[in-house]
Amino acid sequence: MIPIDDSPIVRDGKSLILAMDHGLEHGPVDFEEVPEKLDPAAVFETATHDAVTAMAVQKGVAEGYYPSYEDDVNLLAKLNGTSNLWMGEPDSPVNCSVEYAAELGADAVGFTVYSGSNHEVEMFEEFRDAHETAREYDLPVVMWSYPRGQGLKNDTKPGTISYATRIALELGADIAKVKYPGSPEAMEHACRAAGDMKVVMSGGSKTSDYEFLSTVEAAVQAGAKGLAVGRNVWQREDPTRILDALEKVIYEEETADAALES
Ligand code: FBP
Repeated sequence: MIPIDDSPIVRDGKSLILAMDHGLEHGPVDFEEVPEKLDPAAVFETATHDAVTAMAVQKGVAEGYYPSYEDDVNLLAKLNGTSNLWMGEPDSPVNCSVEYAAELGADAVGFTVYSGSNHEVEMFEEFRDAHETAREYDLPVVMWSYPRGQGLKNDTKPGTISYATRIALELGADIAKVKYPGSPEAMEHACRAAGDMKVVMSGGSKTSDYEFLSTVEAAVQAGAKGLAVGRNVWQREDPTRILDALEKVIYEEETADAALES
C-alpha cells in the first residue's frame, strides 16, 4: 500500500479536490448561471491550476474528457452517484468498478457513503468491495462521508460530523470529505475522531469569496487537510482567482484576508 502522502492527489500533506459530478447529483440546474461550464472541458481547464490535486468526475465524463487532460490533471474517479429525480432513503448506485477506473487512468477513487440511511448495510458492503479492490491497485480511497436519512434531522451537527469522520477511518478510507460542522471546535473534534486519516471539508453551495475562504481557513486551522469543492470554484466567473487564494489558505496557511489581498 502506497502511503497517502506519496499519492499524486496529495501536495504537502493536503488535497484540493475539484468535484464536477453535479450534472448527475443535482442536474444541469447547477450550471444555469455558468452555462459555459456545461462543457466538462471548461472545468477540466480549471483543474489544471497547480492548487488542484485531483478532479472528481463520473465515469462518462472521464471517458470523454480525461484523455485530453491526463498530463495536467489527476483523476479521482467517483464510483457511485445518483440523481435527485427520485424520493426515498438516501442511496447511491455503483456506476463504475475500481478495475475500470484504473483502466481510465484514475489516480484515486471516490465513494459516497450515506451512514444512517436505511441503505447503510448495502452501502458499507459496496464500500468494502471498492476499498479492498482499490488496495490491490494502490489507489487511494476518498469517502464522501455523508450521514443522511430519515433518522437524521441535522446532517451537519458536530456529533454527526465527527461520527462521519470516524466511520471513514474505521472502514479504511484514506481521506474523508465531510461538511463543515459549524465551528472550528467541532471541526477539530471531527479531525481528532479521524485519527491519522485525512479530513477534507466539503465546499457546498456558492457563497462570497470572504465567507468561503474564511470557512476554509477555519477548517484548515482546525486540522482539515484541504477541501473537496465544486460550485464554490467553477460557479465563479473567475475560478483562477479563488484557486490562487485557496492555494495560499490551504498550502501556505495564510488567512483569508491575506490571501484575498495579495
Ligand atoms: P460542492 O462543493 O459544489 O457541494 O460539490 C461537492 C459535492 O460533493 C459534489 O461531489 C456533489 O455533486 C455535491 O457536493 C453533492 O452535494 P449534496 O449531496 O450535499 O447535494
